[in-house]
Amino acid sequence: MGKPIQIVNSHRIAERIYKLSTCSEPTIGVTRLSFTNEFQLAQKMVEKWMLEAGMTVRRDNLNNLIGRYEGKNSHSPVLMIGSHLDTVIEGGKYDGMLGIVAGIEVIAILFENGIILENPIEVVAFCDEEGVRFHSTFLGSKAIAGTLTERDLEATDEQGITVAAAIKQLGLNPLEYQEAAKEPKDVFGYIELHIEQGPILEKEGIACGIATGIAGLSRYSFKVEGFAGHAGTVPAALRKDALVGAAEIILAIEKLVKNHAPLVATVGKLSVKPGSSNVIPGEVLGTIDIRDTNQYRIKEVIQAIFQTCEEICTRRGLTYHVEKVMEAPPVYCCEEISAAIESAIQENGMRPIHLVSGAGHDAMAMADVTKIGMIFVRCEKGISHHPDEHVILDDLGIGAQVLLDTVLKISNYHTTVKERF
Ligand code: HGY
Ligand code: MN
Ligand code: MN
Repeated sequence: MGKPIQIVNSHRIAERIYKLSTCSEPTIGVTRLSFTNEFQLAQKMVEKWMLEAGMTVRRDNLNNLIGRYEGKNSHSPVLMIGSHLDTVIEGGKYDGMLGIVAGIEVIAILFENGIILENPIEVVAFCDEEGVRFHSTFLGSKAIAGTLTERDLEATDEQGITVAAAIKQLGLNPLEYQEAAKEPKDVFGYIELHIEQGPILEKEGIACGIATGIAGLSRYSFKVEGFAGHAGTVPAALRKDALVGAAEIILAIEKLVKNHAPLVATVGKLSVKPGSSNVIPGEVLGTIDIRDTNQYRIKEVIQAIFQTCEEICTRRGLTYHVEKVMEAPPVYCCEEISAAIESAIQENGMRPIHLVSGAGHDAMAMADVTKIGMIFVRCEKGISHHPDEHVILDDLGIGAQVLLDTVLKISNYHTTVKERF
């Protein structure tokens, strides 16, 4: 088979990803949290590119940006593609952005070649997938999937600003969040192109892979309370040091998790109060992020973590409080969409590789309203959530080409087969 024909413009993709990366707080890497000025700057860029690609563009009341490329039958259910526009702190350029920019590239190619499909296509730039600012996650995709709740809008950031207040500051009305929701009859599939954020595709020497499913994730916040005191006068035996207690808990979690592989757990955030070098820490706040494809194993480990906290805090005269922030069960990709991705990958000269995603994605939330599929693109050394996150130019093009070919296959399948899968 000759070199597969690639009609997407990888240079345009690379240039747009670079431009989006400049919409950031002044940190190393990219820091763009939901509903911030840098987020809105990025959203304006995406809106311009959507309009140039022949789409109509709207913002829903959760600040999702949605470009629509009309089909011959505007009443047909829509095929949705896209990803998230927010990033982690000091993250990379491609996590989320690749799915949005490649999605726009797909429509631009259709538009520039005068191709109009039977069904409409919508490209979504979700407002909050990483959940960094409000320790939430999937706010935008849950709104579209119809699973967002008013309680989600009450989450606060470190300045005490709620999700609802932050959105209202943008001139939107978050309490009308139900208007963002799609009905299952409105959408016949969601396909997300995303960097793999792992080492497998690079090890296999293949640019793209097919996700079979996405691991479940549970997020908890915890507080360990002791008694603040003078660093110079309180004897060691009389201390109620919240930080030493938290440290023992964190090491115990690491040991626990080793016996429950492939489950992983991360304490990613820790704050110490009062936070002076000459005061014994009286309080520690932290987060626990747990991932596994087996939800029962997650529950088992959570119970074991509670017991560990109980034992360590009792022995040290400390108190603790652990609260569930969110949990998303593992989801599985639709076989028909995955089959279309597989054949697109083969037609682009690659061996199909199927991977489970350890990272969470908006597709997890979208699985509550429609069938999902995910295309993974190789990223260097599997690095992600880090300024060194990188995708080579060729892979940007191959990934977008596979997305385009999959969109055409799925649209055709849906149109010709006219049944819902
Ligand atoms: O945390 C995750 O897995 C995703 O990057 N939000
Ligand atoms: Mn991420
Ligand atoms: Mn992501």
